[in-house]
Amino acid sequence: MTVREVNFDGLVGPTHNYSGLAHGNVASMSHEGLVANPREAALQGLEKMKSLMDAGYAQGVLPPQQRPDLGALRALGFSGSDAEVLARAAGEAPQLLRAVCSASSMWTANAGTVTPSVDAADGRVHFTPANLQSSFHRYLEPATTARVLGAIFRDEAHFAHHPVLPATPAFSDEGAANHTRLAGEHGAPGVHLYVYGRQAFGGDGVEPRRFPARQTLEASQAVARQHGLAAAQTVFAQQHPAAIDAGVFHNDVIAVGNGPVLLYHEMAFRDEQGTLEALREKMATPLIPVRVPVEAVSLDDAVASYLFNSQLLSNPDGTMTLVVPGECQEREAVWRCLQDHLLAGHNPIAEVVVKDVKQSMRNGGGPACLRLRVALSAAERAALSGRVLLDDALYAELTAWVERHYRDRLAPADLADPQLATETLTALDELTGLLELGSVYPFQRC
Ligand code: SUG
Repeated sequence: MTVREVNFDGLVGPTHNYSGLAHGNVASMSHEGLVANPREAALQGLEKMKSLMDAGYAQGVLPPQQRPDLGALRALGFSGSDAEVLARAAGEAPQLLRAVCSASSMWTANAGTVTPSVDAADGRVHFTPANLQSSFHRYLEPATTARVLGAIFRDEAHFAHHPVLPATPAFSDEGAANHTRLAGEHGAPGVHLYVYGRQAFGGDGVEPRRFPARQTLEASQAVARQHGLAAAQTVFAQQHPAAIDAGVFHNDVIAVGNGPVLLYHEMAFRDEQGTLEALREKMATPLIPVRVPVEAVSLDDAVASYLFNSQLLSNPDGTMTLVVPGECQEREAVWRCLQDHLLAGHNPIAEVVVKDVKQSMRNGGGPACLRLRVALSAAERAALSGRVLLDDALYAELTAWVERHYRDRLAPADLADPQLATETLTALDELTGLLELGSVYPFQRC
């Protein structure tokens, strides 16, 4: 197994809170105002990483971003000392203060899109940070994301970085959450399934009506073009508008693929058969579709449980493990589907592992949202910069770091506290030392 999938999980930042910022994301909308526990959130994430590492999967970590983003507030006209900027924003525009405090970079499935070297004409791993332009709080991420990815995947002989797409609605890009690579195994050539919610130019106007479609066809096509993928390597499929309107704001809330397996809900794609046929036609190996019908799991149950936001992981014996959020146990139909349909079915899924990531889930981020998959050869893994591959020592240090710096209670009203900003900068400065990343944050660069 020289090519391995490395899951780079986002470390939850110290300002994790419930501000209800994500329109169309049912969990975020319904948990607005709740008191968050950033320490528990970060520890839940670390525990997931550690248990997957202990089970033999390759695990990486990506740092959180600098929040509150005081630079963004200054760009919007707030001036004075840091404390004055925070106080003015809290008084005059609390919604902006909440946005610049979001810890949303934890969901690294939205950090960018990655193409492994085996599929790229130049034999390098390709990265495009997602512009995340569909919401203000996430639009703030790509500049630092690009620096972090650039710092870790620094070696130009192995890694190629592309510019963020134009941050305008026509090129709305949410990264790997809408991208699935299907292949016989991680080291074999793959077919890239890009799922979009709407077409910016032309199209037939069949789009969601209630909630926004976050990914455009044009954005997905541009990423594929940047990465040098040929038509024979790509499939572009429209998400079912009814799914988006039910709260499926990314494809990874309704489908997950790994190797030749595509686990998906009947309502994932506008043209289910056409999507499967296109994949079959282009894949070098037989596609294994695992379809969950509406009768087994309703759209509402899929959204509430995040069944499809599970991590589907390959095991050396050819079986796969599905890492599901704890919420799947709370929905009877979902739990039954896991036992009777998925585990007992004729497919490689042989094990279900339940993980508690409730703090993240309340903002609409399940196990799969928390990780960016990067398939890397042994030489590429050896070429990584920084100390970002998890081992026991790093896990222990990160856990201690969280326990030293994170609060266990954060309400939206606490975001104006200048002390929170100071605590966060101290923590992040220490973290970049721990991860050996150099100066990736704005406060370290001025
Ligand atoms: O973009 N939530 C994120 C959740 C992203 C989940 N990622 C994937 N499905 N891959 C979003 O909607 C909520 C933040 C808040 O409400 O404060 C938020 O941004």
